[in-house]
Amino acid sequence: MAEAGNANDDKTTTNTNVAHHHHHASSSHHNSTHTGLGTTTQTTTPTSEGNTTNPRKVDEEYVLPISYGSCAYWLGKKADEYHSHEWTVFVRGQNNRDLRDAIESVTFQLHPSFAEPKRVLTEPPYEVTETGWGEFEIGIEIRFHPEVGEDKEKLTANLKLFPDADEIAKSGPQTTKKPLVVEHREELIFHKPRKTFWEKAIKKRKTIDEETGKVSFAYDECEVKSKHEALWKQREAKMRDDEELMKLWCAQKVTEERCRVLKAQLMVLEGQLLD
Ligand code: SLL
Repeated sequence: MAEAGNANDDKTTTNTNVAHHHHHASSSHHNSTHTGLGTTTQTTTPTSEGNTTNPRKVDEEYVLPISYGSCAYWLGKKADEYHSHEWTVFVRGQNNRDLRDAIESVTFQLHPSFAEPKRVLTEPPYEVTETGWGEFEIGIEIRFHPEVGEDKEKLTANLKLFPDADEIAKSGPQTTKKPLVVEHREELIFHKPRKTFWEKAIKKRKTIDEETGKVSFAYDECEVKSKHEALWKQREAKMRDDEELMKLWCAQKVTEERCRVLKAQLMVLEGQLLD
């Protein structure tokens, strides 16, 4: 039987129920021996395996690819001292995968300078949009449905508002239209998922490639789209309209000016003719 490890070539295997693979260098979870909780060790598993109401599928593994991070826009001439940027912190499924099967809630812990810094989302889009002036670390806690059999997963997103010197060198200075995006991709691996969860949500999605033995999980796309992305698309379109209007307006001014000059010249010529 193929292991889920084949589903992602670079995954590390641990002995825990939920493992995760970071594609980001600053991972602190890598190879750690915790379950979804982050602090519970492997020693808790035998007891939970003995859970007769919701036993585990010992020979199975489920891989849930997620993406999380931040996206920040400079507010340009709308910026003030305390609100130079609008930013969004998000958790979503890779390829817009619907995460509702597994996720009960996502909590974002913001800097205490924000009103009600603990933001809990029980529905997608799992995102918080704010305006502010400073960068800080955002705590992310993903809670799973009880039937999943894992408690929670903790991540952090370093909110980034200002491009580094090398980023500026590469793609130019910050503009109001170009967001600064930091995105981490991670695979949450549920070792020995709970039987009910397996039967209800995962079994039907599992496919094994005959030739390679590669295990993958089909998914539903989440129909709920990011609110902030839609908002910024609107704004970008509006900014483009503004620019177009500005160009038209300028062109009109130039034309008017040109008309005035031509009229004046015409009057001079007419005067000369009369002489
Ligand atoms: C810094 N350690 O000193 C960070 C803290 C906090 C940012 C950044 C609040 C905005 C508002 C805000 O942006 N806080 O007051 O609405 O750079």
